[in-house]
Amino acid sequence: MSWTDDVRIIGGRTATFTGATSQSAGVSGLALDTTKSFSIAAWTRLTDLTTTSTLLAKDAASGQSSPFRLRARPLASGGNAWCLSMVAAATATSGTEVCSTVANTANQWVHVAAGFDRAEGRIKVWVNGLETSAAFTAPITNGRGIVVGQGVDAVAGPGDRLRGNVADLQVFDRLLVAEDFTGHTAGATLDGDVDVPGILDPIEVGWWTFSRGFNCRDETNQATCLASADDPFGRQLRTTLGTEIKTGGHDGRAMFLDDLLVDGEAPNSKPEYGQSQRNTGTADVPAWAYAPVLRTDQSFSVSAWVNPDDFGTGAHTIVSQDGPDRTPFGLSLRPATVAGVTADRWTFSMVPSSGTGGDVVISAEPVDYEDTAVWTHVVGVYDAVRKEARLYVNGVPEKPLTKNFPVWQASGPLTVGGALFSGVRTDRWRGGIDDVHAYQGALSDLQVRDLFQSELRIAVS
Ligand SMILES: [Ca+2]
Ligand SMILES: [Ca+2]
Repeated sequence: MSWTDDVRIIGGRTATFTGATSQSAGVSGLALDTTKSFSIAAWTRLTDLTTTSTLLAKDAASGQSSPFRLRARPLASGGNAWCLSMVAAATATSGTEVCSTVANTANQWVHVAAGFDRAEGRIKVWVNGLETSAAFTAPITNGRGIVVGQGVDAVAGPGDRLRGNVADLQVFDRLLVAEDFTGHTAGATLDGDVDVPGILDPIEVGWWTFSRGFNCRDETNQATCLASADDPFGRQLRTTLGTEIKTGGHDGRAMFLDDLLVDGEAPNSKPEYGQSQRNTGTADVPAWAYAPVLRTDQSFSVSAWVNPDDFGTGAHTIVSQDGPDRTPFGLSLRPATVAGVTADRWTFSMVPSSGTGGDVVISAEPVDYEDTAVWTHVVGVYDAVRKEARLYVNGVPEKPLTKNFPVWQASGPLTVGGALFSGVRTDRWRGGIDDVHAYQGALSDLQVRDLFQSELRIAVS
């Protein structure tokens, strides 16, 4: 087993398994009693669907089988799925198995869980929270620990080694329930109820409130041309000449982009935008370098509050992330036609890495020119599991697009206030941008509504 950077989230390390004989990782001191209810869970990404990959198993002595094995394997009916098998005798080479109805896709992160329900006498497997179960009433156990990356067979010995990545491994001495996956939302009423996060919740990887940032008067003075992030990753947005971060906006301070130098003194011939950087030095001697925020080839979400100043002049992008030639997605305001009516509308676009074309989710309602003092909450979601691109305006979902998007990883910085096409900065934003969030994972309809309502409350309080 080795550790790999930036596979699941940018700035994180993930365990990588190659199928090698020496790779398994034991969890010592965790001699789970598998005759009682238990559950196991992890995020995982398979790199090879042609062989059997064991994610987790209980270890077993020579000549005995693992009491349980959670593994992905090619099915006789075609495809590849996650399966839990449990044996009824230590020397048995096969047992009772339940396989998920969700087909696996190579190189895609999914959440996999499995468990034994003693009360009901069932074994269960969940993929992204979707449950499949089968009857099983004769579990065995042993004094061994949990093993990551391989299972043990009474005859064949240790094998079926994992080819892929593992993150956020969890073991429970109880059965998982639906709310473990989805979490629990207290809602808007103040009745003492609290939000409880779920296992499947997206991870916030970037957040800019613009409470800590400066007007960029001189690009050579890096200490002023920036906005610090409010998330735990310690990144910043490096801003270009003329970009202002000042009072006003959705909740006190925001980023403002136009065609003037700071304080409206003179025309600015350069585009105004901000791009993510990470500190490659130390806290005392920082060395800031442009770096991405999102894995754009996995599920992600981006959100912002915006106040546009520029209408009827083409596309204006709020958030994107640079590839070498172009951005793989854009959350934008642009002219688009719905039911024969062409007008400026909110859009979330998914762009292939080369060639022309792409897919755009478009807001049904045009942007209201009369209400230009009003800030609007816009969210774009790429959901790799449901193969959906989704757009939300003020917490309300637009009709999603469903297809196999040709996603790709953009290795450049997150860009706030523009996009890139054919290597050229394009689709400049003019107006205000505030409270930019980036998440690894797909926000649900409910989570977007909660985000909108919670930030709306901040704005009015
Ligand atoms: Ca703000
Ligand atoms: Ca300006």
